[in-house]
Amino acid sequence: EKGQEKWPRGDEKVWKDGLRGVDKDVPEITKSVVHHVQTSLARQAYNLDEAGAYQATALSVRDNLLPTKRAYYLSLEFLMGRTLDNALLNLGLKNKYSDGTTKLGFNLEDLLEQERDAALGNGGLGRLAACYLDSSASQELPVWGYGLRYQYGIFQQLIGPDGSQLEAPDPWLQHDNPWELPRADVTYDVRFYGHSERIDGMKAVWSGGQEVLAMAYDVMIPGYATKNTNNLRLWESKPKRGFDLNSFNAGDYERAVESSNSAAAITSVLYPNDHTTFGKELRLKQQYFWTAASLNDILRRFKNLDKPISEFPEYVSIQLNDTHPTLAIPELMRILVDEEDVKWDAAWDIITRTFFFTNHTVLPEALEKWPVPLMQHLMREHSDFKSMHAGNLTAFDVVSIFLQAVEKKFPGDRERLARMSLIEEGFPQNVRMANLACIGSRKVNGVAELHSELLKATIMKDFVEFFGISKFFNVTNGITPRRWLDQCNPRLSQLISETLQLPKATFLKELSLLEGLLKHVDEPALIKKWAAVKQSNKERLAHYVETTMGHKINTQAMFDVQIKRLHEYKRQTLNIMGVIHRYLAIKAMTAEERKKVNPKVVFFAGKAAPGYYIAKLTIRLIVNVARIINEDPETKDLLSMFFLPDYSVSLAEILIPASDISQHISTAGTEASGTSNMKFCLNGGLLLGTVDGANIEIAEEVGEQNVFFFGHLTPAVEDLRYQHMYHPVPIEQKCPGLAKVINEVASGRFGDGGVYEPLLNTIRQNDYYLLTEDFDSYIQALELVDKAYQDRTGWIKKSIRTTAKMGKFSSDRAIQDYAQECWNIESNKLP
Ligand code: T68
Repeated sequence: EKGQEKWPRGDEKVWKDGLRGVDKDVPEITKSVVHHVQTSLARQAYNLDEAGAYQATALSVRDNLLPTKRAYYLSLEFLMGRTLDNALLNLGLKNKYSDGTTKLGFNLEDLLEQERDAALGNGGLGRLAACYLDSSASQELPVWGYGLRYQYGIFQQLIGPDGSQLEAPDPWLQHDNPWELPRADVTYDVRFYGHSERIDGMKAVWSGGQEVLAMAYDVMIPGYATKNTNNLRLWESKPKRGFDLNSFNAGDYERAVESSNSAAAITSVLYPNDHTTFGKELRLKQQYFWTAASLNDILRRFKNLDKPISEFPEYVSIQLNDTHPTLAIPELMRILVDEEDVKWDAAWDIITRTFFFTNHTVLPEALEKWPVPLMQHLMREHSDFKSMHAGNLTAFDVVSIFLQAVEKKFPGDRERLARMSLIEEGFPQNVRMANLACIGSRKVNGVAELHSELLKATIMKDFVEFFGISKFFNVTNGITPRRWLDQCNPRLSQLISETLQLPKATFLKELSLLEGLLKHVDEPALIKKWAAVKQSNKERLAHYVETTMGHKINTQAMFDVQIKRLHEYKRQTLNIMGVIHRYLAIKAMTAEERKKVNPKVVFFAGKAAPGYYIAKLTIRLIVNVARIINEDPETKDLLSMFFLPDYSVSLAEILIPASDISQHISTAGTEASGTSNMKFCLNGGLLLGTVDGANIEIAEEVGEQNVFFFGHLTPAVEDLRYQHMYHPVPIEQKCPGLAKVINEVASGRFGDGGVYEPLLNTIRQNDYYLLTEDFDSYIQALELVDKAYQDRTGWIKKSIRTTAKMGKFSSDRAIQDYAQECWNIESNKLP
C-alpha cells in the first residue's frame, strides 16, 4: 500500500545474501528467487512489486523442472548494424509503430534512418556473431554473447581527393544508445602486470600491477515472433579508483589522470585489422580483460546453481569465436586451480569439456601468435611455466604435459613436437593461439565444408592424428533471414508470402519452406512480379547513389556487386582488371557492335585495413578508373562503376537486394566460407564465383546451371604457386589479356601512372593470388553472365530457383548444428 512501503520488503539480509550468492545458511529458495529478480528480470529488491516477485518465484520453480544449460558465445566482434527496425519486425510491431509515428507527424522510415550502426566488427566474423544471436533468441536457445563495448567501432571510411581511403573515428556512442542497459551493479576487477606468489607451495596469489574495473552493458536480443529475449553483455573498462589522489595532492595532475586514461583505453577502439596480426600490447590487454570479466560472470552465475564445480561443463558451454578469446582457457585454469582449489588434472578435464573452438581462416598470416615476453609481462600467472612441482602446476604447464603425451604417441618425432607445441621457437618465442585453442577445446570446427576439410589437412593435421578425427567437424555458416530477407527486402518477403500462401513468420522461421517457390517458377505472373521487386530495389539503390554521390544510374542496366573487406585474396583487383578489359573492348567496338553490349553498372564497397598498403592502392585504382569511365561519353551508357564509401551493414541492406549478379572470386582455398554470397542468393541475386568456401555448397543447392563458376580448383593452387616461384613466365606470355590491361594502368590512362606500380607488381611478380591463372576463365564467365542476362525471363527463373534453395543457409540451421554437436542445449520454449 502507498505510504507504508518498506524497501526492500521482507528480510533485508536475505535479499543481500541472495545477491552475493555465497552464504550457505540462506535457504536455496530465496537465493534462487533473488537470482531471478536480479538476472532474469534485471530488477532490484528496491522496486520489486508482487507481479515481479511472482515472475521470479515462477522462474525459480521452473528451474526445478528444467535445469538449463547455457552456451556463451565469446566474440571480440558483434557487427549488429541498426536495431530499431529489427526489433520492430521481431516483435511484430512495425505496422502499428508506423501508424503511431504517422499520427504524431513523423515518418517511421525516416526515423529508422536516424539510427547509427553499431559497427563493433570488421566483417564476416563479426556479422556472423550477430546473426547467431538473432537465431539463438528466435529459437529460444539459451545462448548469451560476451564482447567489448568499444567507444569507437570500425573507422569511418572517406575517399580523399586523389581517390585514396581516409579513416575517421566512429564515435557511435556520441548520442545516447537506447539499446543498452548499463549495469553498474555488474562489475569485476581485472588485474594486469604485477607479480604472483605461491603460498604453501600450492595456490598462487596475484597482486600489484594495474587493476581496472569491467562494467557490464547489456544489449537485449529480441527473438523473432517469440517473447524470448537473450542478452549480449559488453564490457567497458573503467579506472578502478579514478584519480590517484596521492599524485593529485602532490600537484602532479598528469600522473593522476594517467591511470584513468589507460584503464579507459582498453575498450576504447576496435582493431580494424582482419586477417593480420599486429602483436599490439593493447590488443592482448583487450583480450585478457574481456575473457577475465566474462569468465568471472559465467562462474558467478554457475555458483548460483549450487552445483559442485566438477559439473561446470554440464551447465556451461563456451564457444570461442576464432582464437581471440583463447586466453579464457588459461584464465579458467587459473581460477579453478588457484581460486577454487581444483586439482590440476580435474581442472583440465573441466576445461576440455567446456570450450569449443571455431576457426575462420587458414591464411597463415592471420593465425594469432603472441610473444611470450609480452604475455609474461601482462599476465604473471599465465606464463609462469617454469614451476613444475607436483600439485603446483600452472596453466602453461599444459605445454610440457601435452608434449609428453605427443611424445608418447609418436616417439622420437621431434619435428612433429615442434609443430604441435604451443610455443613457436624464435627470438622471442611466440604462443600459437590456434594450438592452445585446439588442445583446450572439446571440438574444433571450420565454417564451410571445404574449409573444414582444409583445416584437417593443413593447420590441424597433426592434431587430427593425435586426437582423432571426431574432434573436428564442420558447421557451414548461416545468415538470419529476418534481417537479410524480411528487413532488407520487404517486398520480396511479401511476394514470397503471397506465392507460398504462408504467413511470413512461417518461412522466416523455417527457411527450407522457400523450396515451395519451385512449383511456381514458370508462372508468368510470378516472373513479372519477381522482376518488378528487383527493379524497385535497383531504383532504391540508384536513389541512394544519386543522393549521396550525385551520380545518376541507368537502372535498366545489369547491377554487378562486389562488397567485402579489401584483401588481395578476395581479388577485388581481378574485378577491376575485368572492368578495364570490358571498357577497352567497348572502346574498340563499332557503333553497330556496341548496340549488342549488355549495359552494366559495377558496384564496389569495402574497407581496407589502415595499414594495408596494397589494399588501399586497390581502392584508389577503383575510384580513379571509375572517374574516367563514368565520364566517357562513348561508353558511359554501357558501362559505369561506383565505389560506395563507408561500407556498413546498413549499406549492405540496400546493395544486396538490388544486385543481379554478385562476385565472390577469391583464390580457391582462401575464403573460409563467405556469408554475403548467401545474402545475395537469398535475395535472388545470382552468383559469379570461384570454387571456394560456401560458394560450393550454394552451387550444390541451387544447381551448377544457376551459378557462374570459373578458375582453378583448390588442389591446383599449391602447384601453380610453386611454378610461379621457380619457373616464372612473363605476364605477356602467360596472360596477354591481363598484360594489356596492366599496361594501360601503368601508362597512366587512369591517372597517377606510377603510383599503382606496387599493386601491379604483385601480379607481374610472383602473383601469389593467381590472377594471371584465372583471368581468362574469369572473362569467359563474365561473357556467359552477359549472355544469360539477355534472356531476361530465363534469368528471373534462375533468380527464383536460387532463392528457393537457400534454406540450408539460415543461421537457424547453423545454430542448431552448434547446439547439437557442441553445446548440448535445448530450446527453453514454454508451453
Ligand atoms: C571471415 N573472417 C572469413 N575475420 O574470411 C569468411 N579476423 O570467409 C567467413 O565467412 C567469416 O569469417 C565468418 O566465418 C573474418 O571476418 C575477421 O574479421 C577478423 C577480425 C579480426 C582478426 C582476424
